[in-house]
Formats: sequence, C-alpha cells, structure tokens
Amino acid sequence: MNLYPTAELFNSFQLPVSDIHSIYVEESGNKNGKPVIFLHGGPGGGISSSYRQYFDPEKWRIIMFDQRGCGKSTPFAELKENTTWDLVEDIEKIRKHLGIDSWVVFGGSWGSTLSLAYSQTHPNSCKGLILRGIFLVRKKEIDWFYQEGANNIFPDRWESFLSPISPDKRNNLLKAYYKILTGDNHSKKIEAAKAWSTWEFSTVRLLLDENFIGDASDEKFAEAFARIECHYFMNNCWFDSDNYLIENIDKIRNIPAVIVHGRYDIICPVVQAWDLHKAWPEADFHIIPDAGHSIYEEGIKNKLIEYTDKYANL
Ligand code: STX
Repeated sequence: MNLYPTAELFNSFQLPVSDIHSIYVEESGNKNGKPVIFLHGGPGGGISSSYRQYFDPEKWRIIMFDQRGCGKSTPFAELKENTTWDLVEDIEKIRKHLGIDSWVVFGGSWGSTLSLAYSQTHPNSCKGLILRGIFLVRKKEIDWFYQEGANNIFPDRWESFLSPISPDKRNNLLKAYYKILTGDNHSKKIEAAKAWSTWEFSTVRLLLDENFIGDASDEKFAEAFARIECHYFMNNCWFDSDNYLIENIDKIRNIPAVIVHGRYDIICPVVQAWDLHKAWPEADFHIIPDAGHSIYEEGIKNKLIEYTDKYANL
C-alpha cells in the first residue's frame, strides 16, 4: 500500500490552553470528512506533514497539533503546566473548539500512551482507536530503554548516550539527564539533549543507516524532545499506578480498536503490545514480523493504512 499524497491544509491556528501555554493546531484533508485526531510521539516529538499521508485526504478531516512545549506550540520546551492530564484536556479543548462530537484517535509510541489516557478519560469522544508501538510507561519499560536492556542490542549507540553523564552518575541515567536538561549550563544541556535524542533516533528502525540520527541533529528539536520526555518519565507520566492504562481498559473495551506493533521494536518491546492485547482481546491485534518501532516501516505503514481506510467507514 502506498502513502497518500500529503493532504492540503485548510486551517491552522494557535489555541491558548492555559495561562502560559498555547498550542499549534492544523486541519487538512476534507472539511466534511470523518474527523481523526493524530497524537504524536515523544512526548515532545511534534507533528510532521508526512504523518498526513496515512489518511485518504478525500475521506478524512485530519486534525494534528503540537503538544505543549514542542513544535510550533509555545512557550518552547516549557515544562511547567505540562503533564499527561494537561494534554488529555487539551485534546478535549481542540475537539470542542472545532465543534466535533466524536472522532477517531490515531497514536503511535507516546501517541499510543496518550490515546489510551485520553480515551479512558473521555470514552464518549472516541469512535475508534488506531494504536501503534504500544508504550504503557511502566517502570520496566522506562528501565529497558534508559538504563538496562536496549543497551544490550545497541552497545555502540549506547556509548554515545552515556557520554554526557559522568561515570559515578550512571546508576540512574534518567535522574542524571534530568539534572542537566533542567539545569542552567546551556552548552551542557544541548550536548545532553542531542545525545538523548540521538539514542532514540538511532534505535527507531529495524534496519538503519549506521549514521542516521534524523531530527536529533537539530538543536531546537533535540532540546524540546529531550527535556519533555525526561520530565514526563521522571514523573511516571503522572499515572496513579504502574499498570494504570491496563487497569482502566474496561472504560474503552467496546470501542473499535487496533493494535499494531513491530516484532523487533527496540524502543518499545513487543511484550508491551502483548500485555495490552491479553487485557483487551476485543481489539484487533497485529504483530508485524519484519519491523522495528517506526511509523515509516513498510509493514507497519501498510497495516496502519489498511485500518485508516477501514475506519473511514466506521
Ligand atoms: N519515546 C517513545 C516515542 O514516543 C520513548 C517515540 N519514539 N520515537 C519517536 O517517538 C520519534 C518518532 C519522535 C523519534
């Protein structure tokens, strides 16, 4: 299956959502089409026009926004008033602002986390869920990627992730990174932000160009991405319990949904999707045999488009 041509924008605006935050929202595709809200990853990753290509522009009214502190949202890289539950309410504010009753929710990676938190809080706003690269923010998932686990698969790339942190601080890398990323040494902060972001971009696909670091080379992107991710993960994303998103699955059990996950996902090991599937067998479930974490992997792309085509008729 091919990606769709990039849908034309027909609306974009800044929406004030708190005393300090304003978020950038855009609409593309068909004004009268079925509404879908796209939730990007990170947190702090921002939107990209390429994400529109997962939706038939004739059938979908595609709504995307940059979550607090990233992309074109302001203030840049701000951590105050920036929590999961703030984002959940921002999504409702966008829905009401646009006069939409309910919509399909599409999210991968952190976008899947936020899709679950949002739909469990506001189930009546959600017509369907398309989830990719499941991330439940359990302690073992954070440890796997930022302390002990993924380093066994990418020891070469791990060295670069370790480099900004002094050897005596490496027993708690998240904490050590947080201190630098929220500190006032600007050059140290940028060095750390780039190393943090590069780790994630170097591990995102099954087969990657040895030198690929993607947007992590962009200082501004890296600063927002690293600061926001680290802030969320230091705070367990403000979930009341480690298994919160699975414990609350009853709230969305009957919403049509699909889970798509790459077998060789190193950022979010497939067991995360498996655990969600076991708790929620009503949702369609697809493991892509030859894929890693990225939305751009061939098998993942095909499965996602199969479902956006199908859910256009929900
Ligand atoms: N972060 C997972 C996540 O949401 C721990 C994510 N992983 N990669 C991305 O986002 C980018 C595509 C933005 C690099």
